[in-house]
Amino acid sequence: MKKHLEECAQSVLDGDQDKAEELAELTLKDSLPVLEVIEHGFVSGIREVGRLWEDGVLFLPELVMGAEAMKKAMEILQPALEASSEKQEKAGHVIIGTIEGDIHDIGKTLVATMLSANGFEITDLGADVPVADFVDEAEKKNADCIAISALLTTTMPGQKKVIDELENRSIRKKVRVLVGGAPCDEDWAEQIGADGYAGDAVAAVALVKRLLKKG
Ligand code: B1M
Repeated sequence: MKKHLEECAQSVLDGDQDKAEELAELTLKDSLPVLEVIEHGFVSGIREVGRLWEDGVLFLPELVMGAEAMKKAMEILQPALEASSEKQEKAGHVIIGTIEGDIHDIGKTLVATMLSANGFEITDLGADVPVADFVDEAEKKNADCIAISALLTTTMPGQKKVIDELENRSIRKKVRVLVGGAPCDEDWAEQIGADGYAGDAVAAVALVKRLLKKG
């Protein structure tokens, strides 16, 4: 298993889409634990790519190639992840997306998959989502929760704008707001008046369950 995780990480570091695809398929064929392979294999790889890019060891095309390899593996693993989890009845409706100006969508999609796998109805708005779209969609779908991802320090303020827009439309109390993404933390969530912060997809599921607990 350790060797498999290392190979998964390495395929992302190498930006090798074919290898990432092959390893993702092997994960399913050998019935390996999908979430563990994602988190400790492929995600470790993409985080290392980010670190090396920040240190100037890798260049932007290599960052893009790493992300493409990661996405290829996720395309194969996400349906299995969703199917393997236990479904519950109508846990609540969550609107999720990455805030405007920000195209990072790998973590957001993982969070959406895990929430869906745990019985939540999901409307995934994608990445680079305008502030008003989160609120329009929450109103239209009568959603219980808005989950906003931000990976850039420059786009984080957009999360607060969504909360402000909910206030403007006098529906803040009706909708729980969850924030996440690498630069966010508990203090940020508190500072902008969000209902909570989650550091990873598993924590996001636990938090949304807690926030939407009825009664
Ligand atoms: Co970008 N990038 N990137 N990038 N990129 C970061 C975020 C960066 C930290 C890299 C670095 O410097 N080390 C840096 C941001 C610096 C900062 O703001 N302080 C950065 C930069 C600067 C940029 C560009 C500006 C580069 C440029 O063009 N000069 C550019 C921005 C474009 C834009 O958005 N406008 C850019 C572009 C890209 C790619 C397109 C190449 C690619 C994204 C591909 C894609 O997503 N489709 C990319 C990637 C891959 C990264 C890194 C390497 C990896 C992100 C990732 O997918 N991680 C990233 C470095 C890093 O994060 N260490 C980096 C794996 C993913 C599973 O984890 O997204 O953290 P993560 O999600 C986790 C948790 O955070 C949490 O759960 C997830 C699962 O555990 N979570 C939530 C996430 N959202 C959540 C929401 C929730 C709850 C939990 O509820 C709402």
